[in-house]
Amino acid sequence: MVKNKKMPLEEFLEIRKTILKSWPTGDHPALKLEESVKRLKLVPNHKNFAYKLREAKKLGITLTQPRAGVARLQEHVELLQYLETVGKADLLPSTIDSYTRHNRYQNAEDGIKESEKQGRSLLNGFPAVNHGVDGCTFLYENVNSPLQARHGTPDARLLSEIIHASCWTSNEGGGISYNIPYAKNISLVDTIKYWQYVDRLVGYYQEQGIEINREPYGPLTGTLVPPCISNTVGIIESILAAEQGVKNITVGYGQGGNMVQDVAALKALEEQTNHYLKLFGYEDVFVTTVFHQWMGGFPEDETEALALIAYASTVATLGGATKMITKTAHESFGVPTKEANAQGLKTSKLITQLLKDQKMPGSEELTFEINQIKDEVHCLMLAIVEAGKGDIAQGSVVAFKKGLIDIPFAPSELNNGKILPARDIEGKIRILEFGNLAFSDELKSFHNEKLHERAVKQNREISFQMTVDDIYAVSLGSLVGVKKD
Ligand code: 8ZB
Repeated sequence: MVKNKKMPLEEFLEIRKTILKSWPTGDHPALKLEESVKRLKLVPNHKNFAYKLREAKKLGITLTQPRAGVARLQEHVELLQYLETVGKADLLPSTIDSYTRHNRYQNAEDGIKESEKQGRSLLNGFPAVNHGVDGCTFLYENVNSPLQARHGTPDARLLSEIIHASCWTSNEGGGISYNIPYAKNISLVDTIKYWQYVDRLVGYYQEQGIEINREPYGPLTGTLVPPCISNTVGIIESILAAEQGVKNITVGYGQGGNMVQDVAALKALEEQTNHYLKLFGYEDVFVTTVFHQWMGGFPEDETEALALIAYASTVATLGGATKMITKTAHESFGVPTKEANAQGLKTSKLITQLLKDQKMPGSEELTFEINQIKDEVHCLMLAIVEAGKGDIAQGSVVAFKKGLIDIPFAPSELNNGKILPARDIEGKIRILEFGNLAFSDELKSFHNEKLHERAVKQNREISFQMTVDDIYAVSLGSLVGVKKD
């Protein structure tokens, strides 16, 4: 059983003792809360993630942020310095390696040693726990922009302790979004509790007057995710975070591909996050949005990849996202070089600058899609609240079990995995198979109609083949999949 209830300080401090003992770097004088509070209070505004987001929101601009992480500290510092000087990144990440994400710190340690021997990174990210508060603080001191951990960790308690104590002022993830799309069989009750701890830590700092940003992971599986699904998860994780005392939240959305639907999804996400936070009694949470450039398969051709990146940047800016996570022309090959990473950033930044004074004009179509997404999210939220008899933490666990909410293509066995998305003829993501999704009949008929329209225009049947064709379409150069003869 898990409840959406603020963790009492004594309970938090008790668990904390065990967490800090789980790896030697957790035993560091800088991890005494009085000490970390002192250091965090000295973080200047321009290096505070939460502050920089507030400023960007005020100015109505879209900030750029890459993904980046390598095994060795010195190389990682140089990489981030390069991305902020040459790539002009506004916000910095540290993408955490897979061993750390699975709490396999000994493997990460071996990976660092081997990387040192070979003189290149053998890990797919920065092993922040192994580098500890000393390494993570060294990084913080050697860059000029705010730092965030970006990962995919079901149990990120020690990682979160170390990064925040090192003055990194943002953390990505959540009990649902870092479980269902990432793990095969880890209890949702457990991961919600782990992330309540992570949020409680941020809540603790907030009580000391230190604002730290939290970002639920928006794109989920990154593959044809209907906006209502990712928006609902983002809203739930925002409520769970707010209960633990988090006051600065960035909700995320991964580019779907149809410009109007994407802008509608961003608007609906921001408005409904604010709406539900207030409805559940959290009055003073500052909400911003992040747009993720295309998370599906990329074209192999680097010029085509850059075109897709520029398109994504256009939608993010016209849609008014506060920040955007950038991709690179190396996307279809693997971890990018620093040059390719900076190139993606610069491509994106130029677009945000060119378009900064323009917004997507209102239209009937835009209003319709915003309302459509809101109705769908409302339906799902209602089902979750009912499933939990008023408690959304418990409701989420039950709703996933019953398939009332269902994430397409997720590896988790806790997910029903019955829902199938497909694009309509304009490329908007709709739902072809609902499984047990808590949709009203009216909502279902709308999706059916839209897919019927496509079937007629493309002279094909509504079937799983549509979904398959759509998964590959963008990397092959079109948005809506076409029937192969
Ligand atoms: C779920 C996120 C996947 C994206 C990128 C992948 C992909 C992963 C790193 C990285 C730069 C890294 N990614 N690890 N990008 N440096 N260490 O995250 O390429 O786009």
